[in-house]
Amino acid sequence: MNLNKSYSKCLKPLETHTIHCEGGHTMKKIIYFMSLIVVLIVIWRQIGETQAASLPSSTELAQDDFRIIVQSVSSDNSPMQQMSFDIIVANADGVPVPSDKVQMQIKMPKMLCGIFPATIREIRQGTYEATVVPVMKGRWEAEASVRIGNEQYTVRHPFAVS
Ligand SMILES: [Cu+2]
Repeated sequence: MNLNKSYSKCLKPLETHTIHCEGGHTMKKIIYFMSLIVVLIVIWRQIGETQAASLPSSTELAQDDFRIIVQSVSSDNSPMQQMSFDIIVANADGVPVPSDKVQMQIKMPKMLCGIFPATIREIRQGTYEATVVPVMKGRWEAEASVRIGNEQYTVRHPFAVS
């Protein structure tokens, strides 16, 4: 019955017909398009969360006779909260090795929100605590560089802020 009503509307003079039917059609297109975007955002966020959950809590580099480990130690990984990481420098036998210089910076790969240097503090021989504040949610990468003698070692440790 309703169908008949709108159908008869469409049989009105040409102008009315065009406005009524085309307008309805465009609206449908917009609603369809918007729900498509919502669905895509939901899927994209779930993929992001799955990837974040599968990120390792520590990353290790074994090079020359050294092992350098960067590990996430914070339980709170919300944006604008201080996060800390341990940078552990040892030899192949696990004996701590003091580094001549330890630095760390964080950034979001493929984003332009910036590169943020961490504050480094030696908490015991061969173990350095890096603290930094990630500014937004998402996937980040910490890049730690450790100098031992004349050699420079770089470890890239991915982590998530959610
Ligand atoms: Cu960003």
